[in-house]
Amino acid sequence: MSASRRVTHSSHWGAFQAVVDAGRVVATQPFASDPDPSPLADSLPGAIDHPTRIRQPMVRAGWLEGRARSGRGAEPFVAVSWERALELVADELLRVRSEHGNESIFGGSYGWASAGRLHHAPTLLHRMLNGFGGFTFSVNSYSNACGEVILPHVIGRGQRSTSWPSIAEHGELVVAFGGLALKNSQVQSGGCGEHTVAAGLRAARDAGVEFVCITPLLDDVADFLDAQVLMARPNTDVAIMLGLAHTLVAEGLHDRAFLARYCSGFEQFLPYLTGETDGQPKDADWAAAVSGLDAEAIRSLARRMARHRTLVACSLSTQRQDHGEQSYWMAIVLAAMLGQLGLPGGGFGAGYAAVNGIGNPNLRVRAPKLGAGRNPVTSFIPSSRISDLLLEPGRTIDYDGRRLQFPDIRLVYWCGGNPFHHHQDLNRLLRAWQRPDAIIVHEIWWTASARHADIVLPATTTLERNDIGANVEDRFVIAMQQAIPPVGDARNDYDIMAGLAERLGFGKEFTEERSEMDWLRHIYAGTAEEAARQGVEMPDFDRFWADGWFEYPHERSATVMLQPFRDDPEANALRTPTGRVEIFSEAIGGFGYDDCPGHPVWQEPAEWLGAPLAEHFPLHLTATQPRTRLHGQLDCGVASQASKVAGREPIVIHPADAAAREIAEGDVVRVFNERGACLAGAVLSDRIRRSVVQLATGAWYDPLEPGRVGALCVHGNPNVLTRDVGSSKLAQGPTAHTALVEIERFEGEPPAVRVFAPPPTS
Ligand SMILES: Nc1nc2c(c(=O)[nH]1)N[C@H]1C(S)=C(S)[C@@H](COP(=O)(O)OP(=O)(O)OC[C@H]3O[C@@H](n4cnc5c(=O)[nH]c(N)nc54)[C@H](O)[C@@H]3O)O[C@H]1N2
Ligand SMILES: Nc1nc2c(c(=O)[nH]1)N[C@H]1C(S)=C(S)[C@@H](COP(=O)(O)OP(=O)(O)OC[C@H]3O[C@@H](n4cnc5c(=O)[nH]c(N)nc54)[C@H](O)[C@@H]3O)O[C@H]1N2
Ligand SMILES: [Mo]
Repeated sequence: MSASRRVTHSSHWGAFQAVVDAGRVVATQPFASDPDPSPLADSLPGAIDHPTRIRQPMVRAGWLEGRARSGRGAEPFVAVSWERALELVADELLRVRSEHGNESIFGGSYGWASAGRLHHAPTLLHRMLNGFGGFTFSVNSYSNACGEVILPHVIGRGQRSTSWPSIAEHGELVVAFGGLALKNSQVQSGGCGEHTVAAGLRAARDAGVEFVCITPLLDDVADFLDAQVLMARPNTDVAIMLGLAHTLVAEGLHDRAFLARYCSGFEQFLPYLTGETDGQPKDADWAAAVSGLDAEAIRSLARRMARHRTLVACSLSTQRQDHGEQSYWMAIVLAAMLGQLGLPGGGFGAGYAAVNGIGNPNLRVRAPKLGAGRNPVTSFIPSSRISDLLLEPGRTIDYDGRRLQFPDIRLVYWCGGNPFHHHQDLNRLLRAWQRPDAIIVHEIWWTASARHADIVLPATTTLERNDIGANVEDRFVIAMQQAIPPVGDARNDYDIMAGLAERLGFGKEFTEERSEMDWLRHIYAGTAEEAARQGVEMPDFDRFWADGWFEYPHERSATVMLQPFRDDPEANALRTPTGRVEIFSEAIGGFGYDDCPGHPVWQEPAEWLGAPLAEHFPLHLTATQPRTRLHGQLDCGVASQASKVAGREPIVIHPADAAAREIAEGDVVRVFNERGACLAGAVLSDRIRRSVVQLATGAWYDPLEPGRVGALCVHGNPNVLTRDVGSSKLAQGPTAHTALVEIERFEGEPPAVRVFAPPPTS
């Protein structure tokens, strides 16, 4: 009998201990300091040696034979040696660079990869491609693209959210657009040592803070909050906020002094609000008709907000939609009209509960990543414009006051992300994917992106290497200790990139002649320096590594967003053109965008329950983040697998909507619109608004006829249904939460889910 051993490790869903027995990870145990560990860690042991692990370098048969572009996703793979695989990649990089230039290499490689600072896959790719002369890159996230672009215009860059203790101590009312879904706060990019959101919310509630949540899903609201839930039509938050704002003005409840002193442009916004400019007062009756809420509920909420210390919170989902720029902008205007920006426990906040970090009362110590180097190529896309880029070389698009021209991409290199998970309208992506000469992917598992690549290089999981886990929002630095040797022939991305750099003639520049442990010491030293600047002494590296973690103290006093500005708006002017909160933005107004004018507005989303299209597709699809996994990661793990219904991804349907379609609990249903169709397993629940269905993201895309555009996904990936159009000319953000669908019972024997077995090889 072998003795089991434990190592400390971390992941995007938290730190944990891995129990290792005879070279296998047999279990995980919660990190001792975590008050609320995530069950997602339980999925790791089974996933590590799951049959879908990629164990050898693989090349698609048609590409290996004659570099054929056709056949992606459909043809078998051929196993090759590492030597051969690296030679193929290096040769193709050299060919594309000499024939088309560095600009024709797309290395944006958006994705969450794993938590460690050293083995951060996209950064490693960027470092390698920069050494090679650069690449076309991508900016902004799928998470918060509209927020990342609009907030700097309105309140300036880098505003930190008000922390939980401030909300508990001073807050009285939290109005949360998009709810406060604890399912989402399991996750923190870069990992975390303690999950604090449930405790933060509980403390606020215990202190008497009241909650109002606007969301189509009751499960977005913890029972202990005793919240009032307003189940509005999806994508109508801005109309509701306008209705609230109008009520404030109509009843003389808005704070004129605050607006005059701290904001610019209220006078341009007001005539729009009252309807003077377009004949439509944005009053509570109008907002009620748009949102499906009761007008009196909107009016009384506005009065309540004016009476109390109120935080206007937006989930990230409120901006991952058509005209997504407007929700944060209008929420800030509303908080400004209440006169509460910069007050403890009040004002505006984005992303509470969307990830674990927001609101944490922590000292902020930044852990350096491995540097990516400098990219001499200047062409880029907003990350979610990937299909546009591949389909339309030469096209120009607007983006935040600039004109971007798409280069002609010949080689796509993805490392640490899964576009066939994260992108919208997968059938369109599949068409776009046929255009490049070569697609190279590093993956751990046979995800859809790996299955649609030409060259697939097998990467290790985080448990097969040493790393450091840290996030500026978290109080812990975690020693991520290697638990097991690499599975099969898998290699660390670092070693793969170093091997390529070596072949391409800049090996030493890439590695700086450091080993893995040298790099970790280097990263740790940078972290310790930063901590020292903030008055915290960290032990030496060996001590840290032996202990397994280091814990920072709590922040010294609660953070309040915009408080310094409120205290002294001249000395602490905002980093906006006027130095104030921009209710009207001359800059944005000056861009002349029809879909994003100079102040917040309600514009009808392309698809919503009030659209004519709802006659044909009468259900609003909310493709939320999954409770049982991280995006597509761990879909093969126990937590995700246990949630499947009839082997498919569960879709939540209101019993009345189900009855109208003769759908019963557990039925396999077909979900469809003009873009595509998938199967899913019916879950009937009255905890969802009528005419809304929830199908979480992340079920591995499993087309009935692999490689065929329009094939039915038999497993339930909602991105065959979502729309691939940017939010507006301003942010060009993804609009995944804007989609209408119809569902029907699937008759006959449903086709088997095959995606949890490896693809064919020859
Ligand atoms: N419909 C819809 N779509 C959405 C969203 C939505 O709300 N609705 N949300 C969007 C959002 S907010 C996001 S952030 C994206 C997320 O999209 P992604 O970040 O692309 O999703 P992940 O599944 O986390 O993909 C990471 C991939 O990296 C791989 N990986 C992990 N560690 C390593 C490593 O060390 N090396 C290598 N080479 N690979 C590794 C994993 O196996 C996984 O396949 O999805 C977006 N898509
Ligand atoms: N377990 C788990 N947690 C995660 C992730 C994961 O994959 N798994 N992903 C992480 C990532 S990358 C991100 S960016 C965050 C995302 O955080 P969010 O964007 O906040 O997450 P979502 O689940 O997309 O949406 C939250 C809720 O908003 C509601 N909603 C949808 N559309 C609308 C709308 O138009 N109006 C209103 N008022 N409500 C709406 C839905 O009911 C949904 O449950 O989550 C993070 N947390
Ligand atoms: Mo995200």
